[in-house]
Amino acid sequence: MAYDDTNIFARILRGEIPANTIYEDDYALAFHDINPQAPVHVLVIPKGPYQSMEDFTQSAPADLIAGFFRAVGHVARSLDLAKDGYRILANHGPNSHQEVPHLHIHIFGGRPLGPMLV
Ligand code: D5M
Repeated sequence: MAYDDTNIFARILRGEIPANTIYEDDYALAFHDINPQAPVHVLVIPKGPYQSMEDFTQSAPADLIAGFFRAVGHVARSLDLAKDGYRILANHGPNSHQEVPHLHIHIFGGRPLGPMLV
């Protein structure tokens, strides 16, 4: 499916609507989730028109893929969650209930998260 550049994260990347940004570089933007599911709930998105991991890992240039995942690691470290642990998750498509059609990695932490529910 074609990338929909009217999605809310595309609009955040274009600066059309605000986000509670905690990190930005040439490859990625990280901001607090508007509806947090844990004491720490941050989203990291790549700077480019990618709907999900499906197309990102097939069509993004290698420097963007590397820079994006480096940014995810940097953001997780900056949140100081490593000692107690945290969870990283990305949804793709209807079975996962992906709501926003722009690739985003969730970082959850700050409390025991329980087992993965699938
Ligand atoms: O998760 C989409 C996530 O995006 C969900 O946790 C809410 C969050 N969201 C939606 N709009 C915003 C804005 N404007 N700022 C911050 N966070 C937002 P999914 O994996 O697609 O189900």
